[in-house]
Amino acid sequence: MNDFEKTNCAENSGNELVEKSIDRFYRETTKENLIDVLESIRNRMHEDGKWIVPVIPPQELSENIDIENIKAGDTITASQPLHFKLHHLETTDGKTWLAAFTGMDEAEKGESTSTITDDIGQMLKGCRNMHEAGIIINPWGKSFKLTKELIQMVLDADIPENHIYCQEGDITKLDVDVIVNAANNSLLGGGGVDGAIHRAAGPGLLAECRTLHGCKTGEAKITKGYDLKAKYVIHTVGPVYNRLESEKCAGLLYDCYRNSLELAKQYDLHTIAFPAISTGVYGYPKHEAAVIAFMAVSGWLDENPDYGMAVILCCFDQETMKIYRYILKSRSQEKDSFIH
Ligand code: AR6
Repeated sequence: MNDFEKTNCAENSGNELVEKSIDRFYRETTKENLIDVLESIRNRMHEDGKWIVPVIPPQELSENIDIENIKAGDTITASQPLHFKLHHLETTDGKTWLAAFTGMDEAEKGESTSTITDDIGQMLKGCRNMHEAGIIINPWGKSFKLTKELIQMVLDADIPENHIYCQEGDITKLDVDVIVNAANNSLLGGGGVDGAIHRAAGPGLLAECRTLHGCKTGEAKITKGYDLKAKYVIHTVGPVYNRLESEKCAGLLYDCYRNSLELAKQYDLHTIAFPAISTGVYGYPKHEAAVIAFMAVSGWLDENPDYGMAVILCCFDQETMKIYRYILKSRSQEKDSFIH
């Protein structure tokens, strides 16, 4: 905690929606109103919102700072990390709590105390390991007891989730972070989905592709999306299907999906759409290719459970769509958490 505030200036703290939702819950204790409070806290956490926290200032601070000359409204930034003791409150049931205020007006309803502003997310995470029962928000006004269980719910709701969807249509129209192109080794355009992507992205895409000097089968390279809705295009080269080398082909197709997902992760991209790589001009049997696509994608998602990747398997024709649907359905029966 670095920012020490002896201040009255936080009139507009940004916590108004938290205050409003607490007010509603205070008047009517319903499940919906409780969810609204938790939602509003979670939203503030996302905005890097702060709460005002009553503290006992550390000894070093009073030694180094001329407290007498600080006026209300002054903000003091400490030159090195300071450790504050947080004020505790005890409720009649014997439980102890941390206190937090949504604004200075709330803090001033009680005894005068030194306060710091603390990041809501940090405070919630920190509180999980303390022996207090939780945090009482605005203890002198319309208060709200944010118990540890509720804190956990706020934090859990925040864990990003992985999903696989299948969707019929033209991949060039999708509003995602990245679309995958089923390209050839030259990366200089072609027919099928490759041609469609280059037409929709405009000449900038080809110009950038020229700088990449091709791509090996099974590997992946990334460019910007130019005129596409997607911010990026990942170009991967699937195998030309050869029945006599089906295992080798399967391995290369698998690599296309995995390498594309890895590359998307390196760029911190969280929504990706794949066409059915190799199943057009390159002649891969659609069902076999779909099983490999699904194994590669679901395997990668299982290895990256907290990454939060939405994978769209984009099907240009009904036959592919039916196959994907079938595979996803049988998988979701095995594993309840799968959504499609
Ligand atoms: N959106 C989604 N999927 C599409 C689209 C589209 N706009 N257009 C076609 N598909 P293919 P490959 C589907 O032939 O087999 C190129 O010339 C299509 O129905 O595009 O990997 C490259 O330059 C099929 O299911 O790619 C290479 O030379 C899938 O996309 C070669 O083709 C893949 O078909 C690559 O062959």
